[in-house]
Amino acid sequence: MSGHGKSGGAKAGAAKRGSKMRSGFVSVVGRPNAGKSTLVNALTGEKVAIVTSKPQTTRTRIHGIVDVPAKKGKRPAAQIVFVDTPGVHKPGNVLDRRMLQEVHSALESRDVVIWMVDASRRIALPGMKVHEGVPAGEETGGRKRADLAENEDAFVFALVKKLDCPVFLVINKIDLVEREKLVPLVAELSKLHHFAEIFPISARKRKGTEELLEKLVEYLPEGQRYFPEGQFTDQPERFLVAELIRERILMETGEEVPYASAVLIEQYEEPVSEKNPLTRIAAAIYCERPGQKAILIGKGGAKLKEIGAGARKEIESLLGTRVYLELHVKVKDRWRESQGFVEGLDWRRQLEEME
Ligand SMILES: Nc1nc2c(ncn2[C@@H]2O[C@H](COP(=O)(O)OP(=O)(O)OP(=O)(O)O)[C@@H](O)[C@H]2O)c(=O)[nH]1
Ligand SMILES: [Mg+2]
Repeated sequence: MSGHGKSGGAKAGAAKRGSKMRSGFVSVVGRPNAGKSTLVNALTGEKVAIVTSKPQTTRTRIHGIVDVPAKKGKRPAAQIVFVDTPGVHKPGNVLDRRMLQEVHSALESRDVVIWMVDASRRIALPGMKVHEGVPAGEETGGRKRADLAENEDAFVFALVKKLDCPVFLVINKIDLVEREKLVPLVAELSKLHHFAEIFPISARKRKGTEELLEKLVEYLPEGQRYFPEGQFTDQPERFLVAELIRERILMETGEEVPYASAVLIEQYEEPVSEKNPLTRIAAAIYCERPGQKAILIGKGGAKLKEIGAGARKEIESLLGTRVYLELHVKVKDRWRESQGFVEGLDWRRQLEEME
């Protein structure tokens, strides 16, 4: 089933021949693991945000910038700045509260908001018939932590309901759900709120994503680019690198380790020779307990090697140079409860301090 918009939105069809360039911010919010980062990457055509099957992968708001060319007679050129956000969950520590703060920030400065729900999961909101989703499995992204977090959708919806901007309801992972279940889900969700548009999509299979992009342009105000053409994120490379290392940790470890891990770049030397460029990077992986450190290092250092090798490949493809990557693991007791440490992880803040 391809994505389609509900017709009749306030500004639908407003784009006219010869109209001026449009630009704006589109924030993407939803429960953890819904596929927000997958969508932002798909629309940007670049890996701006890391994606894993584990919930709470994204920790900060991340911009994915898309330049949409004009279509003669159909629509003007546009620049859309997508703002990927951490999955909304009940905060249990300082890190969680910081993540929720990032969501609030993303909801403050935006032109359109996308509320993403995961059609493969159980959705039960007041005023709608329960949607059962599909059984947990590898395809649905593990789901170990999860079903206790059922009211996360309700929590996000409460935020979304209060907004005064157009809200697109995006129902993701339709590749996992039979059509007979999808049709009533769309109907039930559409009763909840006056959504500007409703799009069933598959971010992973890129089904419906182009249509979504086209429709978003119609809702953007006239305006010039916020970022130079060709720039696809606001996050400097060294922070993308830290994220790629963290992605590897999330993929290679289980239980509490992914959640208790943070990565800080300690040394970042750009290539000196143009002929055979090499970037030298040293990074510290922080965890909270000696037992987690032992897991991260592994027997004879095997796990850390695996994390390093996997991350290095990704970093080389991002930077287009060879990479020398040195990783070490540090224990910082209960860092997720430390205001100072959590704030120090914020790349925007790190950047300010470097300048
Ligand atoms: N089958 C299927 N899986 C998807 C789709 N979109 C995303 N996924 C998978 O869902 C998992 C979570 O995707 P993410 O993009 O990291 O989700 P997120 O909403 O950014 O998660 P957080 O950052 O934790 O809030 C990954 O395993 C994705 O590959 C989809 O359309 N279909
Ligand atoms: Mg994410």
